[in-house]
Amino acid sequence: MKLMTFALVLLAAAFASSASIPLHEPRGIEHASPHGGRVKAIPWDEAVQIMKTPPGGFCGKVSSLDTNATEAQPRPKCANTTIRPEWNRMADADKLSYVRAVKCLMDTPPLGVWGENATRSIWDEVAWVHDQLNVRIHGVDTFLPFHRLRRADALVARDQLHGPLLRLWFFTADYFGALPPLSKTGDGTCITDGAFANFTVRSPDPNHSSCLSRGETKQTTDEATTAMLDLCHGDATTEYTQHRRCVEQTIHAVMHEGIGPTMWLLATSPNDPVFFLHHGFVDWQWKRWQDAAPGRSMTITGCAEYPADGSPCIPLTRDTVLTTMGLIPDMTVGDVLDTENDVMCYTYDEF
Ligand SMILES: *[C@@H]1O[C@H](CO)[C@@H](O)[C@H](O)[C@H]1NC(C)=O
Ligand SMILES: *[C@@H]1O[C@H](CO)[C@@H](O)[C@H](O)[C@H]1NC(C)=O
Ligand SMILES: *[C@@H]1O[C@H](CO)[C@@H](O)[C@H](O)[C@H]1NC(C)=O
Ligand SMILES: *[C@@H]1O[C@H](CO)[C@@H](O)[C@H](O)[C@H]1NC(C)=O
Ligand SMILES: *[C@@H]1O[C@H](CO)[C@@H](O)[C@H](O)[C@H]1NC(C)=O
Ligand SMILES: [Cu+2]
Repeated sequence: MKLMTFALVLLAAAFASSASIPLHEPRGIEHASPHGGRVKAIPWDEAVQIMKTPPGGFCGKVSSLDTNATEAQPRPKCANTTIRPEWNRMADADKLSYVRAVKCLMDTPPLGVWGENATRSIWDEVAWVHDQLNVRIHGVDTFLPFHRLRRADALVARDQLHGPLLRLWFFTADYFGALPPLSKTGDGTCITDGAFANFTVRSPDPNHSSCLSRGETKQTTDEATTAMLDLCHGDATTEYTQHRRCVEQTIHAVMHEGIGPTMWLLATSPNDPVFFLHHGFVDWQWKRWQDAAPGRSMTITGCAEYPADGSPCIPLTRDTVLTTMGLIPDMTVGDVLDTENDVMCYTYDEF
């Protein structure tokens, strides 16, 4: 009860202060000051509350949700849909080619989107773009469509590889290196084994330019449970916004937060190769939710942006543009909504 009251107070506070704070959600993740954002999960009771809150309850002053979305024409289906596998079921040879493709991105000269000489590689740029987009892609309903783009996957796919997913509670040190516990002083450990041993992070904030580091907080990673997945999956009446908030702020956040410094900072998280496997898992959850009821792969609702002046949010629609600042061509939400359309062409393996 206490926790619940706390959550409601936060909700009220968030709406009351929305005139001064462009960011909007009561307990966001990955926001705060530029480059300082750290991923924070919400407690179970708050997630339950999210799943109970009626549609529209979060966006408060949204004027025109669900704008003609249902009238939009779906894209044609893909003729040759690929299956994205679960990491632990992949053959060693396939795991190895995925790792090689990631290392290749780490060695591929930058496209220049982060300015001249700022980076060594496309890999650095992927992390930089994710950080630059900050509140446009976190704590808003754009979160799931944007991360579905999963830029590194799109780039990896140039090598004909398709992004796998990994439930990080099955973290595996083969290839990815160790997952040591967080030190008593709250520090991570530089990863010196696995395929990415001694990889250094290059961040716009020099304070975050350091080794690829991890440090598990078991108490946090243990919060990710099947019950949590089921809660966010919801029942037939669940709205997209509820699903998105629940997934983003529970399972998604728990693993970022629980795995340690590189993963818990907004500025650096995509530097850890497990980021993309984790987001594969997040995307799988959305896909599963979409498949649970007709129309969910065609329509979208919610908020793309909360203006700083507190005016109604800008709705997320099929036409909302998803940009990667030039890494890959811009796409729209409508392009990525259905993973089995002619643009995305993938589905997930059963597991
Ligand atoms: C929705 O469709 C109606 C009828 O076609 C049109 O008048 C209206 O402008 C559309 N609204 C939006 C937001 O596109
Ligand atoms: C389907 O895609 C796979 C993998 O890209 C390719 O090997 C295969 O030839 C394709 N099949 C058809 C019928 O296009
Ligand atoms: C980038 O590096 C090159 C070669 O060292 C140098 O000539 C150029 O001035 C640098 N550009 C910037 C913007 O620092
Ligand atoms: C990584 O750094 C550690 C400590 O400096 C060193 O012992 C190890 O050989 C390095 N590993 C690789 C693959 O460079
Ligand atoms: C880096 O850390 C120092 C010391 O904590 C701080 O004064 C400085 O503002 C930080 N730099 C950035 C860009 O946040
Ligand atoms: Cu993100």
